[in-house]
Amino acid sequence: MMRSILCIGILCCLLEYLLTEDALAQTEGLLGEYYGTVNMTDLRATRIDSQVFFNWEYAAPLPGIGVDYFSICWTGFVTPAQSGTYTFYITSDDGVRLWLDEALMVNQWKGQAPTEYSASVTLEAGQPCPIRIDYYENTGGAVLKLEWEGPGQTRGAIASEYLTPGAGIGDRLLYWHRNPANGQYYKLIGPMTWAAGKAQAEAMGGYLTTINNAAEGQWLAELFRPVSDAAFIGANDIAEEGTWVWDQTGETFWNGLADGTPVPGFYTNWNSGEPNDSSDDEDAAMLYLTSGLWNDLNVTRERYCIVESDIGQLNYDGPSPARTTLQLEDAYEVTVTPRQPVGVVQYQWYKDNTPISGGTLAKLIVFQVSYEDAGLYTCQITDETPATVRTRAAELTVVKKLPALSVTGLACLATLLAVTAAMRKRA
Ligand SMILES: [Ca+2]
Ligand SMILES: [Ca+2]
Ligand SMILES: [Ca+2]
Ligand SMILES: [Ca+2]
Repeated sequence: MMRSILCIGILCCLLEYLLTEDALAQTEGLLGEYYGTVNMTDLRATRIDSQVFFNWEYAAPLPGIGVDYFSICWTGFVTPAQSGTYTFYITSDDGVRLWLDEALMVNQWKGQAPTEYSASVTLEAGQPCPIRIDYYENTGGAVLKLEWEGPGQTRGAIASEYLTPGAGIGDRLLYWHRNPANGQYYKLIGPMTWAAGKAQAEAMGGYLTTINNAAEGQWLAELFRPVSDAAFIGANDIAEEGTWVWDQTGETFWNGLADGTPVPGFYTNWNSGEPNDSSDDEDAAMLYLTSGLWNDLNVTRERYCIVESDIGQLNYDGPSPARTTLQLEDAYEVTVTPRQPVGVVQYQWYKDNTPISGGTLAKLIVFQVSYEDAGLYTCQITDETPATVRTRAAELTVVKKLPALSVTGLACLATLLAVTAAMRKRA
């Protein structure tokens, strides 16, 4: 009898503990999205971090992520108890971007030893302010510490009671998205300058988007709104001031400033007072993802860029593993996984851009590697839609075979190690 009461008591405590922990974990902190690459692709895990105050040193941030070459995006809200000016400090090794109230306050996306940056904003008591942190670790030590200081708040990590998790950026920055209404494919890249966005879009087989009608603009705004407040599009007057063209076709769609005129047959959606060529140097348009309206901006500013593709694009994971070192004559296996392909999928593996005869399955196997097998492996994936993609490269390194130790040799080595340890202990 006593024992069963005790058991029920323990169970109740455990249940209460689990419920409390669960409830806390859900409502306080920032949503962390953990990626297996430095550029926020290959989402491996999401969790709520009660604080963003980490010194991982040389360790992995969580199981399933390497000690190097990872990235994390935290989204959510910070709600202060008192109104006033708050300073946010962020110390990072390596790269970091910090947004407060949708404005990019720190943009230091580069390799670096732990470096402190700060930004000040005015916050209102009880009003949630959107916060987002992008972080990546290249190699070596890894640190990301977020602190604040303000009215009634001495400098320190932000306590979880002031943090609420956000929706995250999910797959919006990772994948091509097909618009079912027009059959076009879109991907968000950046943040980067307009020219860098154009170059990357073309390298991907697309172009900076042409917004042909209100439906397309609205669909894009809704899709990418969780990632940023604005993104560059293909509209620009770089070649001739006041002559606005779409980069994809070179066709003029607008002449002049805000009081200018549209070219008949073309859709426009300028914000009021735009384009204004502010400071005489705004020559590329961005789409406000919050409203769907357009504004001209200096081309050297860094923004996300929307790539549009007429060619079908496939999303995939891998190739996995991304890097492999093998001894001569070991077996090499590398796999790619398409995401939600349509119908039958075809694969063609390449080594250093040369097709591999018989390499036509999702998994490529080389049974006994030679030095000639070292190199870069990519795969062309095609499904039954017009979509096709050449994957990122997996790298194989082949090293000399180490002589195998015999059983007797291993036994001798074990004895030697035991004797050395015993001697060390005695000394
Ligand atoms: Ca580092
Ligand atoms: Ca379009
Ligand atoms: Ca201009
Ligand atoms: Ca403007």
